[in-house]
Amino acid sequence: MTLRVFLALLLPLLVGSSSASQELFPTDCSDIYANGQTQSGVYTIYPAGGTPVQVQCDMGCDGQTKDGNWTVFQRRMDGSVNFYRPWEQYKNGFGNKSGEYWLGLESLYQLTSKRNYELRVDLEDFEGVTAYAQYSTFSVDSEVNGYKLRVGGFINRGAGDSLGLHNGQKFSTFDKDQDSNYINCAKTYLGAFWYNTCHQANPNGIYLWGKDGTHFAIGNVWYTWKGYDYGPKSISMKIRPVA
Ligand SMILES: [Ca+2]
Repeated sequence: MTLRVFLALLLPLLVGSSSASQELFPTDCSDIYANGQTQSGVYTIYPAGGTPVQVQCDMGCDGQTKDGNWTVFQRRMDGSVNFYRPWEQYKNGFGNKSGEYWLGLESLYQLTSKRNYELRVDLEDFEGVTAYAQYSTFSVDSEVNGYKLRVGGFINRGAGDSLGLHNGQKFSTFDKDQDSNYINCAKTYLGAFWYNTCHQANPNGIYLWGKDGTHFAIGNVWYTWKGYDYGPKSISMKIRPVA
C-alpha cells in the first residue's frame, strides 16, 4: 500500500472520529446546540475533556430563536440556595443545576482557556421588568493566578456596566481574601466575587427579595441597574463562544 492510499483510507476515519468526539464529549452548550439539541435545560458538558459536569443551557426562547448556545455559569432565581460559601465550593461548583447554582471557577478557567467567549448577564426585577448587560470578551485565569477575571467590550442592554470595576481582579471568598481593599470584601458584603475595593456587582450576595437597604450592598445587586439596595428576582451569567 502506498502512503497516498493509506492516508486516503485513514483521513475519513480521523474526521469522523473528531466529530463523534464533539457529539459524545461536548465542551459547552454551543456543541450541544450544534448537535441538534435546541431546548433549554440541563445537559452534561466536558469543560476539561474527561470530567463530566452538569450545566444549564440557555438555548434562547426554548429553541424558538437562534440566539441560543449560552452556557450558564451562575444563576439566582428564588433564594433557595445559600451562596455564602468557602473557596473550595466556588472552585468546584455547588447548587442545583435546574435551579440556583455556581458552575465553578475551575470549569470556567478550562472553558475560557480553550475558546474565546462573550458574556451576557440577564436580570429581572420583581415586577417582571428585564434588562441585560453584554461583554464581547470574557475569560478567567488559572487558579495559580487567582482565577483572575478578564472582561471587556461592554454593550449596554439596559442594565449598565457593573462589571467593568471588576476587570483584572482575582476571585475572593470569605476564607480567601484576594481583593484590593484592606477589609475582607466577601465577609463585609456576604458574597464571593472578583471583588475590587469592593463592588458594583455582587451577584453571589444575599438573595434580597427586592428593595432592602437595612445592610449596605450585601444583596445580589447590580448597582448600575437598581442601585445597592435592590436584589433582582433573577440574575444569571452565561457565556458562549465567539468566532
Ligand atoms: Ca482585602
